[in-house]
Amino acid sequence: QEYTGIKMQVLEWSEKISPEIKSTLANKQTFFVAATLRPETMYGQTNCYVGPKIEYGVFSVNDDQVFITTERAIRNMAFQGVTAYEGEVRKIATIKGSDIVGTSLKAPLAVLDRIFMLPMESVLPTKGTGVVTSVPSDSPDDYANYMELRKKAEFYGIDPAWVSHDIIPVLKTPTYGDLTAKALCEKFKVQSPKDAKNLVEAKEIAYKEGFYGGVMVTGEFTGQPVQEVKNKVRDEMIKNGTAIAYSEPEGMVMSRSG
Ligand code: ZZB
Repeated sequence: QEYTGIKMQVLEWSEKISPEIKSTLANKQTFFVAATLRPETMYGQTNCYVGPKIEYGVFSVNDDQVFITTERAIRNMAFQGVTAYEGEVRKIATIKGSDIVGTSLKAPLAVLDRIFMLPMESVLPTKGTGVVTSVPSDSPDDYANYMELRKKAEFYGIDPAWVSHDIIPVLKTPTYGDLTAKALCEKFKVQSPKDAKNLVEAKEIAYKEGFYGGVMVTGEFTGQPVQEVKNKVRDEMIKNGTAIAYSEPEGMVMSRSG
């Protein structure tokens, strides 16, 4: 699986992160790296997800930059020329997903200038980087979880301000309009993020519709078909240093659809 690793820069840490870690990272550029198959949707990021029970590593990747991913992901990256230390993992600290929630980020290409880390139970530690950037306009999982967090902010220990953004249209599809994930969650009667079976179906259609029928409605490629834009956005981000190429060895890929 060939992912684009989106570099989401930490602006301000949540209160739960220790002062020691904060001071260690004070002079570094620190990025959560989110693995995506949909780089063209990055305009519509409203937040980023971590698994609350997942352990993340804080890793030095060169003189100035620090990445936060699962240990498994950084190990793969160390063999893919992403880090300056070939084959070597340099860990600074370990942090728990639940402690990351509330951290603010600068997400490349996003229309919003600041987004927040939020919890999502369905994030798999065995796939991608364990960090999932959220585009509720086009990802049914992201949409269902965003709505759940909005409904039950207090239960999830979240400041309602972190889930107060409108969903941002990124592309339009002939059948589902410019909020494809919302339309599909409604069509398949997805009630919550736990509705795994319906979400798998919704996701499959969202991928196909978005890729084959999607036309951009936001950003510099507005009016162009997703099929032509996808790699342009990816290449541009990699070139300007806001993303990295990350591939997952076959056999390690695990998805909820099996
Ligand atoms: C942004 C985005 C926008 C995504 C979209 C999808 C969609 P897949 O489809 O199962 O092969 N993802 C990445 N890592 C994880 C993880 N560890 N646990 C759970 N979800 C993860 O997986 C690829 C997509 O699943 C990735 O692309 C990421 O969400 C999420 F509009 O990034 B995506 C119709 C989907 N639309």
